[in-house]
Amino acid sequence: MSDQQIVIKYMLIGSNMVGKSAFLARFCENRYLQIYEESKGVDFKQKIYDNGKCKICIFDTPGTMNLRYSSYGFYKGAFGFILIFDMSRPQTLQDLRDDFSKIASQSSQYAQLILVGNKSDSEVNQEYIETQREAQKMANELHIPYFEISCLTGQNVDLVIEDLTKRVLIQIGNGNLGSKSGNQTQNRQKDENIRSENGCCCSIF
Ligand SMILES: Nc1nc2c(ncn2[C@@H]2O[C@H](COP(=O)(O)OP(=O)(O)OP(=O)(O)O)[C@@H](O)[C@H]2O)c(=O)[nH]1
Ligand SMILES: [Mg+2]
Repeated sequence: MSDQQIVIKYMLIGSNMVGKSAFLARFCENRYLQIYEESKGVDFKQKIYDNGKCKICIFDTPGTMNLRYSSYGFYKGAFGFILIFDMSRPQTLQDLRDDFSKIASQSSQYAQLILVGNKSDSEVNQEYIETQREAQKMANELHIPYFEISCLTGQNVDLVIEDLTKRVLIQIGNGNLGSKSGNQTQNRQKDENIRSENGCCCSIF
């Protein structure tokens, strides 16, 4: 059975203190990471998923600008990217535009993306509502799903992985991601088809 286990690699991307490490702890260990400790390099945890059919490996990255170089080398091998911002800090949503461009140029064209607003437990004020609206707009522009989560309460955390994994498994099934994936240049026409059928995740702003 373990021979057939599919290993799926995801990366958590976003600014300082948006909750990337908290996501990792919540999804993999079902615990809340209350005390903030700045991530200084790439860390990863894994979880057996879907009754053992998949092993999900999630790479946590530093949000601090001058530490980010440590994560770029992992982009190429990632099957999916979880783009996280803090719903109580609108700038962290805008910061993701740069991350998106970096991902588009460095990752597999078949990698799947998801936009995630964390700390949905925050106070719902005018700024929060405006950030929600902006996030939905950005997700529509990029043709990627948008979820609101709370690592504190656990709300929707599993749904993020469920949605991403569903799309990634389709790409693996098509031979576009994983060990069977072919040369990206040769697959360019396939990519165009994906863009028009499902909406693509990797067009530049
Ligand atoms: N209220 C609230 N706080 C959260 C939530 N998720 C994380 N936090 C808090 O936000 C702070 C930062 O969380 P981290 O997960 O360490 O942030 P990070 O994105 O890994 O930050 P860097 O490692 O610096 O890039 C911590 O104090 C967490 O407890 C949440 O859903 N709600
Ligand atoms: Mg961290």
